[in-house]
Amino acid sequence: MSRAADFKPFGVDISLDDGTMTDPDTHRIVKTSTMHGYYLDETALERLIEEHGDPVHYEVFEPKIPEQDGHVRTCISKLYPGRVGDECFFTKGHYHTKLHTAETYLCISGEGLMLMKTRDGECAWEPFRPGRMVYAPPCWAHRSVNTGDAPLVSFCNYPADAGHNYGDIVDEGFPMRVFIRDGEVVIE
Ligand code: PAN
Ligand code: ZN
Repeated sequence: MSRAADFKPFGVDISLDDGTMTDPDTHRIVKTSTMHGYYLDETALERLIEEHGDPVHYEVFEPKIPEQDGHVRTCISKLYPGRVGDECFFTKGHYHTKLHTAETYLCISGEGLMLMKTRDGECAWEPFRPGRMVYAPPCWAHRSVNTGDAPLVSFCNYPADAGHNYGDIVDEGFPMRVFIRDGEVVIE
C-alpha cells in the first residue's frame, strides 16, 4: 500500500502573465462545441461554433496529484472572454462528488464572478478580480463567469479526493445567468 510520505515534494512554474502552467501533467481543453445545452441561446452557440471555428472556451492546467485523502489538488483555470448571444462565457460548473469539500480560487487576472448554489436552492455570487480569493464552501456547486475582455485566470485548491459531479448541473442548471447588456453586467 502506498504511503503519503512516498510521494515526493515538487514545484511547478505558473506564468502570471498569460495564465498558464509550465509542463502540466494534465491540460484539459474545453471547446465551445462541448457546451451544448448550457447557454440560454442555443442558436447563438451554434452560430459561434460555425462562424468562429469552435473556439476554446476554457483550459485547465494541473500537476499530477493522487486523488487521495490528505493530498490537495491544485490547478490553473483559464476561462476565455466571449459571449453566447449576450450571455458571458462560463465554465460547466460542478458539485464536488464528495459534497462536504470546499475550494479556494485566487483570481490572478481578468474579471468576472463565481456563481454558487446549494442543492436546496440557495444561491450566491462573488466577484473575481486580480488578487481576490473566493471561497466555495462545502456543498456549494460553483461556476466561473468571465465578464471582461481578457482571460479570467484563477489558481484553485481543493481536497484531492473531492471528485467532480457535472451531471447534476447538466440536469439542474444554475438559477443565475450573467449577461452584458448596453455595456453593463446583468445578473439575473
Ligand atoms: C476548478 C474547475 C475549473 C473548470 O478547478 O475544475 O475551473 O471548471 P469545470 O470543472 O466546472 O469545468 C474546480 O472547481 N475544481 O474542483
Ligand atoms: Zn470544484
